Amino acid sequence: MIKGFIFDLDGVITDTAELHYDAWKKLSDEMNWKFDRELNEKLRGISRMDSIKVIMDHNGVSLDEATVVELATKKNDIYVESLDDMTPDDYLPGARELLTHLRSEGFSVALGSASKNANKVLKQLNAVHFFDVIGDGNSVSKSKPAPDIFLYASEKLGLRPENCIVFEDAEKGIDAAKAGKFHSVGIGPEERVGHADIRFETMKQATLFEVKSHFKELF
Ligand code: G16
Ligand code: MG
Repeated sequence: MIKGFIFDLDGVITDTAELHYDAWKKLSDEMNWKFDRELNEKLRGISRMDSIKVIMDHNGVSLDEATVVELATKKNDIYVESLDDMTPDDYLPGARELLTHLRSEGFSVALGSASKNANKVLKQLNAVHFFDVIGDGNSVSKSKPAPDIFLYASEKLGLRPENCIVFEDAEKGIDAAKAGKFHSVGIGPEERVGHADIRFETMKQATLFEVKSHFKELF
């Protein structure tokens, strides 16, 4: 029986990828590092510190840990400032409708995001009230593809993984859901989330009706 839903934030509820891109690009330009959209794609769903390491590896750069933390903080300051412009108009199409529907049908709902800024993003969207539990980058230490953030969310909801569906847009996010034995819905292209139990190209197609008809025996 499905009793709960766990949502990734970036790429599922709202698209902050562009804001992350701008902030990493600004830092990279200052550092004379190469950074483009293809590399930005590799950062989808992974933590801030893992992200800067991917960028440094790509540029063949190695720095001491304190400097890496300082640079990641610099990027974060740029990113957080850009969140001030986010409004309730910035849900991905279909996301608010699905959250509203799930609440009205009495499902438990949690957030399972890698971001340490998830609370700020939810506040800007006016989305805090949709969630019984908020699991974010501060809740666990091992990030996706480890299942920890989703296990944290389901445990706080008082549910077992087999009673929850995880929504994710990142390859490593689906890996994490599967590692935790959750049911999974992938949002995005086949090459990224084709390994999810079911996949929709966008959140707009991911209505409760569609989800129920795919997981028929579980409702
Ligand atoms: C999001 C983004 C990632 C980002 C991560 C950490 O994860 O997809 O690109 O690196 O958060 O963000 P922050 O620097 O704000 O802590 P998710 O899990 O919400 O997709
Ligand atoms: Mg995501």
